[in-house]
Amino acid sequence: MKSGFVAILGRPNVGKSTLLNAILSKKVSIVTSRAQTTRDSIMGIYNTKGVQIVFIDTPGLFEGKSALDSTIDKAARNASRGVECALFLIDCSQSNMELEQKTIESLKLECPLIIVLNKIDLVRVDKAEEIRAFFLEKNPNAKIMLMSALKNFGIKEVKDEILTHLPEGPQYYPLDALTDKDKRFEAKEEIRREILRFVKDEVPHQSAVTIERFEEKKGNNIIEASIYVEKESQVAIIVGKKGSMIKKISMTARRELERMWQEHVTLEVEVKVAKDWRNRASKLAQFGYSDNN
Ligand SMILES: Nc1nc2c(ncn2[C@@H]2O[C@H](COP(=O)(O)OP(=O)(O)OP(=O)(O)O)[C@@H](O)[C@H]2O)c(=O)[nH]1
Ligand SMILES: [Mg+2]
Repeated sequence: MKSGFVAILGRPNVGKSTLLNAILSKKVSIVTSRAQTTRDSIMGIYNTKGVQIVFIDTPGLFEGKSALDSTIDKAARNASRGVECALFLIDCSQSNMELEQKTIESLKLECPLIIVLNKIDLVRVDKAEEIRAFFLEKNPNAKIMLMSALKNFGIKEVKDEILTHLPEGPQYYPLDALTDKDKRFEAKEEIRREILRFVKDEVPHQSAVTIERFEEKKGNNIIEASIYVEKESQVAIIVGKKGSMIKKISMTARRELERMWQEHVTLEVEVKVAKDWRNRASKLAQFGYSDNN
């Protein structure tokens, strides 16, 4: 069979996780309209006749100030090592082409590169062609492709291009495996997604979620989770007036988990403070964002 690993790289909010979910026809990685949604490298396993592609969705590459930011950025860069080929996604509707090009160069990729101009549903054809010409000139060895992960345009062509780079190889994962992550991870990510959707400003980026208890009992999933914020003042924001915000977050997350798993979920969420956690190694490790992640 043909098989191998493919990294999905790019700056924040360009549509990496949307692409992974579209390829798998399943929500494996959370998507929101906000930058820095993904914080972990997430594997998504695509199987088709005689082919297994293990995609690695990565956090958006960016130069943040906190220890969390650099840990996450390092993890994303690490995902580009040892893969058969790398996709570098660009949001054509936003792109600062020089910055994108600098980011590509900073990766020092040793594998074939496919530059994917995503969100082409948002730009005019001549603009897309101008962007294509820019990247073609700077990256003569790369393949440049146009896509809309959201509108399912150009995804098949990207998959076909990946196939040309896959060697003969083993089946790395069972055919029914979809991701390397478990339900505990899905629960944590779902709660993070609701925080990103409902809570304004920077608070979501300064929050972490941990699953304190996860028990499966007769078709019911009993979950106790904590949301950690950096400051006392942020607790009130997450809790909301008379607890309205935390209720909305936990109710929406519970419903979505029930939809995904087709099982009952009981979810309890508490809000706690971990002062300056994004700069403390012990807290990063506790919340699952350590360097060897
Ligand atoms: N119009 C349009 N929107 C898109 C497309 N692909 C993704 N989006 C939207 O872009 C936003 C970000 O998508 P994500 O998939 O979370 O982006 P990401 O690159 O994984 O972001 P990070 O995890 O923050 O690095 C979401 O609102 C998506 O719906 C596209 O092809 N067209
Ligand atoms: Mg993402």
